[in-house]
Amino acid sequence: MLLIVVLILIGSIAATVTSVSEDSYLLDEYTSRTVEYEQIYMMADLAIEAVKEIFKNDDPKVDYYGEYWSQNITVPIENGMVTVTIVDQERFLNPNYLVDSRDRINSKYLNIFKRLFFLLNINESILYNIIDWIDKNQFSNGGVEVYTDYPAKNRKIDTLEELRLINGIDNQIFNGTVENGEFKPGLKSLLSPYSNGKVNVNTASKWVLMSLDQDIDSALADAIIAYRKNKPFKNLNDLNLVDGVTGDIIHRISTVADVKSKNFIINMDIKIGDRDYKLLFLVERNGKNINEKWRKIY
Ligand SMILES: [Ca+2]
Ligand SMILES: [Ca+2]
Repeated sequence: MLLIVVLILIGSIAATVTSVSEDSYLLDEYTSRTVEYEQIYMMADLAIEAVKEIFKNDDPKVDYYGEYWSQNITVPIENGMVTVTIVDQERFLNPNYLVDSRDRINSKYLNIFKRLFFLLNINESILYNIIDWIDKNQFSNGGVEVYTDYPAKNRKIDTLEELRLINGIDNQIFNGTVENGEFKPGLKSLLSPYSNGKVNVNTASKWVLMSLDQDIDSALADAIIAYRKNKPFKNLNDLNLVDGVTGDIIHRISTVADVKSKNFIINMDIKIGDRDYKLLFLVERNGKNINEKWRKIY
């Protein structure tokens, strides 16, 4: 309930924003926007406090849909609306893990991404372009290392949008597409550079689950998702309870999967009058504590 209280507070700040911008006909657009930004930063501080409270009451050993943090909250405010969404990043695959700390290809992740690209009908050569973009060395591992308009990064990616700079990643691959009447999601809804590399089987999408192991086919991924809807997995061995999941599968995915999440993006959409603001936070959970890694305002 604390979140509601905080959101009402946020609402009262937003109301101030509205009255400031309505009364300040002498201020030009720039000044009123600056005032709004200040107010929005105040909302951001309140929102982070609310998020900390939510996670104080959450069991960090298991995370699944239906827990308080996973529910979108929309609060009407005077002349607008605030919507808060929290997305765990361990539901996604992290492309940075394709390259290990010794700058070599991580074969486990390579196989996971090969399966993902096969499922999405993306040419495997693009996978090697991603590897060469990320790895520190400047010799090709089968992909493109040399770009004409800008240098390859040769470091881990910081934002998903960066993927668009990599050779071969076009709009369709990034945003998704419809093929033969079937929707194929884009990389932007399957990957995250903020995940700790251990996919949460309680929150991962069907595509990500299928990528985890050669023996998780479409039917088995559906069975996993159907099972967790009623009963979240408390540990990886619980996957045994799903018809078709073998001990071998659990053993193979044990180093790349888990039942909990560590990193969360908090998304706040703030609508005031005809203006839209977006606040993004990345937070990392350590036990009962939440550490803010960064925030961005759009
Ligand atoms: Ca939890
Ligand atoms: Ca490289």
